[in-house]
Amino acid sequence: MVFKELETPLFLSSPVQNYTRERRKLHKEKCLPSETCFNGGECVQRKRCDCSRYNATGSRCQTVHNTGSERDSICRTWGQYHFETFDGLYYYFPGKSTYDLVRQNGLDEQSFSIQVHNDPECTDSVYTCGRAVSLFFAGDGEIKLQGNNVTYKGHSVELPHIVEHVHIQRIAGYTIVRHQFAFTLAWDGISTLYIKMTPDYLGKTKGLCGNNNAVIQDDLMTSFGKHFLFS
Ligand SMILES: [Ca+2]
Repeated sequence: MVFKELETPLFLSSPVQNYTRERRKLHKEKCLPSETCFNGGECVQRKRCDCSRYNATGSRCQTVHNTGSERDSICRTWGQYHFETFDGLYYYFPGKSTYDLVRQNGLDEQSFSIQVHNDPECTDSVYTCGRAVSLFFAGDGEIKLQGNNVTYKGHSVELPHIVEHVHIQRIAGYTIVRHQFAFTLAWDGISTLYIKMTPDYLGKTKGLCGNNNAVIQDDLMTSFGKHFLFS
């Protein structure tokens, strides 16, 4: 992916503190309430954020590289709009529709996709708005997770439940979906979802969880080869 290059922050470690404070105040007055900066970013000018506090990137500091070794190549999403890819790119995407989190590159008899349904009417807390997850497998019906309910082809199922290569169970308040060959998914029934792929799927996915190729810089590349930066 390509991040917009921010100009050198004006106010970092400046030896002229009074001048710095005045400039900061002047620029703050130009910022609109809607021009929120994320991840500790500070609006210093209309449509421009200083992202240096947490080394964030993007015009609104909406992306952060998480390179912590403990993250274990897990894609996670929470609170409707927060995402972190398999390769460790955190970003904020305020989408109010249905999105592919993971879709397998190419089609074969094992093809699958994992989708998240955000609440199109969400104006309240992102942790109380509705959210659901759908899983689709080639030649089979939809498995849907909503709250603590699980449906298969539109009918509720009791857990644990097995559908072909998929085993669904409840553990410690999470709905766990294990695909024999592809992934393990954990859903908290509210807004948080974790997905870990098997090693066979290294570099073989697309969607909001990224391409899972251990390269953080290309995770927001679209199907058309364009780099996408949320604004
Ligand atoms: Ca990548």
